[in-house]
Amino acid sequence: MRLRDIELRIVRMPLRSPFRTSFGVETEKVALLVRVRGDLRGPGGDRVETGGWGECVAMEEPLYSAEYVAGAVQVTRDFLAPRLFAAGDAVTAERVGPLLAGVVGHRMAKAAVEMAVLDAELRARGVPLAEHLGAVRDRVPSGVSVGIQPSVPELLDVVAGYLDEGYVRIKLKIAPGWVLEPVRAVRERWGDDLLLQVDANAAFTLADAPLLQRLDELGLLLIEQPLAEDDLVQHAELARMLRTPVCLDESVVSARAAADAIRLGAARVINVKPGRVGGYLEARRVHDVAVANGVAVWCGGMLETGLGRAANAALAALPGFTLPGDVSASSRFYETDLTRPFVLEDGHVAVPTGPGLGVEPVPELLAEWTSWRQVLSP
Ligand code: OSB
Ligand code: MG
Repeated sequence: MRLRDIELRIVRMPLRSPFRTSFGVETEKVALLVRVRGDLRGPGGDRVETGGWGECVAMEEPLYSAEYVAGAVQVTRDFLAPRLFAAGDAVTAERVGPLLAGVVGHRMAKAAVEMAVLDAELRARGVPLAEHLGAVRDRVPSGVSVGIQPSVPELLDVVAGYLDEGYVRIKLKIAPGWVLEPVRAVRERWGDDLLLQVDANAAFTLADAPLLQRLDELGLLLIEQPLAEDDLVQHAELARMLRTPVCLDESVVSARAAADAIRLGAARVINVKPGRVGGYLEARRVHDVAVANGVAVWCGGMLETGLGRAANAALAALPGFTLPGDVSASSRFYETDLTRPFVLEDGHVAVPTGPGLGVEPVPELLAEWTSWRQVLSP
């Protein structure tokens, strides 16, 4: 397709409750949205107008990864958009990666642009994203990521609420000082059948191995990203000291990194986040590498609005996604979502069936929550 313009928007959405992790606390969702408009040649050779949405998962501050909202805006405006405009007619979702490869890093920003182009193309062709990616399911089992709570009793109340709603798997955020007591309390209250896992967001070092070994007796599905993003070798070392499978999140920034981690023995499971690896197409390659190596994957989340949630549900419907993901209902984070809400039905979220993402922002909400906007053109 040929891009006519790229609209950048920063939206600020109220969260239902603060979300605390080992790296910080979020009280509001701030996201960069990308809207592309352009045209492509239709089956009859005529030009067809189309448009698509992308959501950048970079957070407001560079605490989970090096990327952050203002940086994503700047790199998109100054370095990504000009490359796409310069490509003229030759822009396709498959080519966005190669066209932007000269810019080092900034995967979340690149992913948002690619997502918008992919949505635009698929809408023009009438193909749902799930079908395009190779989905084999029409709904995906839904897990929930539970933030660090002020106390263990409050944690038990929060988890009880999610289980009442029907979530099929609980992930507890852990951090130094919030490890054994909360996890043991949840395991004891709901017993061995509860699918339970933990996520440290890189808060520990190898010196904490004796503490983490004590989690082995709690029958966890996995421990996610215990060590630093660039600590692949140490993750492998830790993995040899634990019975609990080590799952990587932050460290897996590409399909190549996934292959390296698997080869090193640093990951028995991989959390696939499309933004973190540079887009849904690279996310599918991470899936393919993992499947080829017998490694389980699941789809992570970044508090996405309905746009990213729609795309994550599509990705999570691929055959290798054998563990429940952090693809929860909109109500997990939002009283009102930017799109029609994703709801939990029997512990599952439905994969959208419409062309492209299958959802779009509700115009009035988009207007209300947009705090900044700029339209880029060639
Ligand atoms: O580590 O998986 C993570 C949210 C923001 C940043 C990092 C992570 C998370 C979550 C929430 O765990 C997942 C979700 O969107 O439900
Ligand atoms: Mg994580």
